[in-house]
Amino acid sequence: MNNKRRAVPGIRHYDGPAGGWGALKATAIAVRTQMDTFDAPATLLRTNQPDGFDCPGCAWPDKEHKSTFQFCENGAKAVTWEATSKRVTPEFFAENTVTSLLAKSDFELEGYGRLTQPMVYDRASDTFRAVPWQQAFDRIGEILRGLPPDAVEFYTSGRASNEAAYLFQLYARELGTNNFPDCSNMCHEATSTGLPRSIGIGKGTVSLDDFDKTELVISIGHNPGTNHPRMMDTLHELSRRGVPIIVFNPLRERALERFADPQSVIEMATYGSTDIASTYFQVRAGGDAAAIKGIAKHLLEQETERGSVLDHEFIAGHTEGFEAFSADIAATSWESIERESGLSRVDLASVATAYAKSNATIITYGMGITQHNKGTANVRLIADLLLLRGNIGKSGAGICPLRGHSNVQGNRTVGITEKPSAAFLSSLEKVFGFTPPEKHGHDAVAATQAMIDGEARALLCLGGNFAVAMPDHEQAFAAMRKLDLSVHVGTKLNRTHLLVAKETYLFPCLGRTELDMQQTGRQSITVEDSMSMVHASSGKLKPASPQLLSEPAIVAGMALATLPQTRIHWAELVADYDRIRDLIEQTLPGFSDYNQRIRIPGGFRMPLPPTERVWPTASGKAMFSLFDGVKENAPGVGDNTLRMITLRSHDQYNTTIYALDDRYRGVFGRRDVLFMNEGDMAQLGLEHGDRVDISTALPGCTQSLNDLTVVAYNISAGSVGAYYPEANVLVPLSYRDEDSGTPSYKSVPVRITLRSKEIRAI
Ligand SMILES: Nc1nc2c(c(=O)[nH]1)N[C@H]1C(S)=C(S)[C@@H](COP(=O)(O)OP(=O)(O)OC[C@H]3O[C@@H](n4cnc5c(=O)[nH]c(N)nc54)[C@H](O)[C@@H]3O)O[C@H]1N2
Ligand SMILES: Nc1nc2c(c(=O)[nH]1)N[C@H]1C(S)=C(S)[C@@H](COP(=O)(O)OP(=O)(O)OC[C@H]3O[C@@H](n4cnc5c(=O)[nH]c(N)nc54)[C@H](O)[C@@H]3O)O[C@H]1N2
Ligand SMILES: [Mo]
Repeated sequence: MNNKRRAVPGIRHYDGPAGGWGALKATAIAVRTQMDTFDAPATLLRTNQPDGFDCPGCAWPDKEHKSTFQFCENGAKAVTWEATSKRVTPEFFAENTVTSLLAKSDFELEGYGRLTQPMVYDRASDTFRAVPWQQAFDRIGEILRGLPPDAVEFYTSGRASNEAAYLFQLYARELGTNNFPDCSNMCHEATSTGLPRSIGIGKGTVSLDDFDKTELVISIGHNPGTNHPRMMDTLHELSRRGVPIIVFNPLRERALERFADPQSVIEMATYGSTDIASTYFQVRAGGDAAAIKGIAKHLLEQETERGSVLDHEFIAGHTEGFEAFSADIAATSWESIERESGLSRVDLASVATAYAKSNATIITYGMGITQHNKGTANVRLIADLLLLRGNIGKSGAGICPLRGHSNVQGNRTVGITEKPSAAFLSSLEKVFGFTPPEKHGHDAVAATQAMIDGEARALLCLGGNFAVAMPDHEQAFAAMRKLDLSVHVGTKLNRTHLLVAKETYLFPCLGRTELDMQQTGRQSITVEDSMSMVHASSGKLKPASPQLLSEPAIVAGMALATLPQTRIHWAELVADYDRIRDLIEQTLPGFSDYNQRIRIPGGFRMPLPPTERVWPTASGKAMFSLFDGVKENAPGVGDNTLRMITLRSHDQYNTTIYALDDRYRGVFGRRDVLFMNEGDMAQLGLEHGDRVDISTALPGCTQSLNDLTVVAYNISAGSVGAYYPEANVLVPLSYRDEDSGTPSYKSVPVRITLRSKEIRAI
């Protein structure tokens, strides 16, 4: 970065590697500000241990889940944030009206600490007041019985355990609806939609062992230093072994450039670090499809010239659609590929050459691929590239979507879906004796639209911060307030809880770190990680309050009060979670001997037929896809528009803001910034530190976000970056991937206007 640039408060260039001593220091601060320092070390040491709890941070797996403690800064933040000694009590609520709390930042709201008692909103005093659990359940049951089932939305955030999520879907389906908006709809839905079409299953195919054997990793659109920090160990090791790691990302993310492993005595002692990416390509936001088509084009050209580039035996024996795919690639011009990707033909050819040389390649990807209006098509192009050289169902190779929440994949597996399969519905009917609804329900966008239109009357949230995570706050917030009923099961207060409906309940639940005692004793829950490993997790900490209930107990309490004729023995299921797992085993494939197998350290892997080169697609083959053109749909954006990427900071877990720094990007104590490319700034007459307003440059859109400070940044031309969730106001609800419904959070056309040349003081 340019040293002569004027000083801007809170913006300092960060030169160090990711990880290292900075990570240890940040962990110490997290412990000091949240926890009783005496308890913290023991708690952190139990994370991801065989008899401990699964880290609520991310879904990256652990080697056999029985390794020694793996240090992870952001895992430590997630744990200390939940195990905090701060409490939100009924007295706190009595002293703070909902209107006054709404004026607080998201950071402040969650920062007040753990919820301690069930609460109900009291309109007369504009406060929440304590309510006994049973009274709350009864009232909720009464309201829900008076509504058509399809007027109720059941939202799940991906932290819920398999057991809680399974009971939640059972409750909804016995009531009579498939309305399951969930966080996955905003996240990897493009994977869940695209991969089944390509390889027959909506999950990744690699395991950690494959990383031990791989010869090349291509990392597209994810930021592991912040979001999957335990993956950095794997990348660090690969880099040290000399395995090339090719990165596609519009931003220079420090952890993908250089990383100091806090477990490495030598790197820590010498302030050393390891280069991670062997090559870093700053693709334009939304330019990945063009880039991948370019790589494929060079491969196909090489095949014509010298042969032996493609795996013909694999293509012939295992795939369909190759001819049409290669014809489309041949018809795609280099000129359009270069223009849309922002990368040169020479660069893309070099990736193709590395790919052609590797006998086993893994492609990892995240939100930079899925959160686009052609997200599903993007995912399928990645699969196409792998299919060309037989890189699925081969040791050391495969596709690796980096999942979000620690159990988002498990939630899906156990039935949280608005489009249930006929087989699942018929086994529910057989086992429980009620007829579940067949009609497809709402995903997150459809649920929000139904709330806006007044068709949805009630929203039950199993965790999360639904309205804040969704696009278009203006509409989503207003829609929350129009409901007859909202119920939130959560650990901490957030803005969605405060967007009160006619009646609103706040239910505090046990977190993953806490001891879950039921009638038959201490309970474990289970989760499925990004690599389809299912394992048990059991908390040990004393619950934040004696009034907390577990998620399964809260769901069962509501179900019993709602469904007087219920066929399900809810109380027995809550008494012993083994019984819930028995039902999961009876109604879903892949869970045989569930209770036995989770008692083995490390758990078990869900079936992944593509790893055996069995393709559960309609044709029985892996399917090549056709990506229409080289770019996303960007209707009528006009001149001078840029593509906005919404980003997570390093001190953030989705809508949870741990602190106001984003150390690796050089931002401290603030979040009101816009990362810009210097060429774009010059073109618009902007300087580092200028204050600007941003508006959505799509037809019919009037949203704007005012007063951000421009930060000159190493980001690809044509792309700008702003923080999520603040920038969600700029994302229209309708601007999404038509195939999967995933909002296009990473490519919003925006226009930027100068507000003032003065430098903002903080
Ligand atoms: N500490 C922490 N851990 C988390 C989370 C968290 O918020 N904090 N969130 C969890 C969840 S729910 C999820 S889904 C995952 C998210 O993990 P990621 O998938 O890493 O998600 P993002 O932080 O949104 O980052 C996306 C990356 O993609 C890049 N990018 C943006 N647009 C494009 C594009 O068009 N092309 C390419 N190639 N790259 C692009 C951005 O520069 C950024 O580096 O992490 C999980 N883990
Ligand atoms: N602009 C933009 N928007 C995005 C994204 C983006 O990249 N850009 N990313 C999207 C993605 S990938 C996702 S996954 C969604 C996230 O959307 P959500 O999953 O809805 O949001 P979170 O911020 O993870 O939810 C935080 C809340 O979860 C509750 N919580 C924490 N732990 C527990 C627990 O153990 N049990 C229960 N019941 N509650 C708990 C707390 O009350 C906390 O306030 O946001 C999406 N929105
Ligand atoms: Mo996510």
